[in-house]
Amino acid sequence: MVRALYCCMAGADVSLLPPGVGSSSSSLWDLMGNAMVMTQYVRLTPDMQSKQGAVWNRVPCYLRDWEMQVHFKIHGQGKKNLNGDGFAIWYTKDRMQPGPVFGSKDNFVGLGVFVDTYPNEEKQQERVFPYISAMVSNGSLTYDHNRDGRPTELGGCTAMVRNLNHDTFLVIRYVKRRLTIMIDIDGKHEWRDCIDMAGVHLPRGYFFGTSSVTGDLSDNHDIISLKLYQLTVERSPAEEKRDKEVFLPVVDNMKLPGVEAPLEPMSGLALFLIVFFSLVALVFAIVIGVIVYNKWQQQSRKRFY
Ligand SMILES: [Ca+2]
Repeated sequence: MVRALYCCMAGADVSLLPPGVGSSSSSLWDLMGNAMVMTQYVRLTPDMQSKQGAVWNRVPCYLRDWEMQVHFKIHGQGKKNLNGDGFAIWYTKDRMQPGPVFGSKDNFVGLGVFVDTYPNEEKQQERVFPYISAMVSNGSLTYDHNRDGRPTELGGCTAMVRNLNHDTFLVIRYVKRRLTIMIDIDGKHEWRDCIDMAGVHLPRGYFFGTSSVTGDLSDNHDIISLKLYQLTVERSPAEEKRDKEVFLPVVDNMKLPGVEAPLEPMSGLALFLIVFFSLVALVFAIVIGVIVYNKWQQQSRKRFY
């Protein structure tokens, strides 16, 4: 597998610029809401109530296999669970659309990865927050904020990422229809598995972005850098066939409410057989009908004489 830096965003000198570009007029990134460019990072939200901010790439991504490395920092005054709400990383069809899912629109089309710092659902004894989860939607799914997205999540892991003195990273890797999310949050420069799922179909040409929201509770949600890598992998002919272009995000063998597996288009032979046997049955029914009608007429004539 060959990895090449494709596009990035970083605070400091190259704020919001892809590598090799030195003019702010050609920025490939847009800010939204309360997001601010600082010297070393982009602050999606400050540690204040009811803020929301986002940063989105302007260029649709046509990479087939890719990796997005997110260097982030979440910190604030809130103690224990009195902080929120976290941030999301997006690969979606729409961009720059504010809404209720970590500051971005609901019923999105694409992938959302959530770093959720506040447990909204009360009965969360078995789940320790902050919690990272992922969701793939074709637009029909709603993120259940009151249940921290549990009904629609693909998987997840606990990640103690607040108020740390060392760097914290998250990586989303998409290779051969396999979605892998790993974290490096312990200051040991080691990737730890969080989510690993095969059979994830994501169309090309969507946008990368990240968004965050605060409510009654708040945190600073800082993005230090976003680095998109192009991955080059070899595929067997069978994998080429399997990984053909898709037009709606879908996950294999995933039974989610509102997600119907797309019906296979009927083959020509099946259609021919259905029409053929329907015609045979119709002719058979007409012949039987005529015979019964003739018998009935003969019998009624007999009754007259
Ligand atoms: Ca939550």
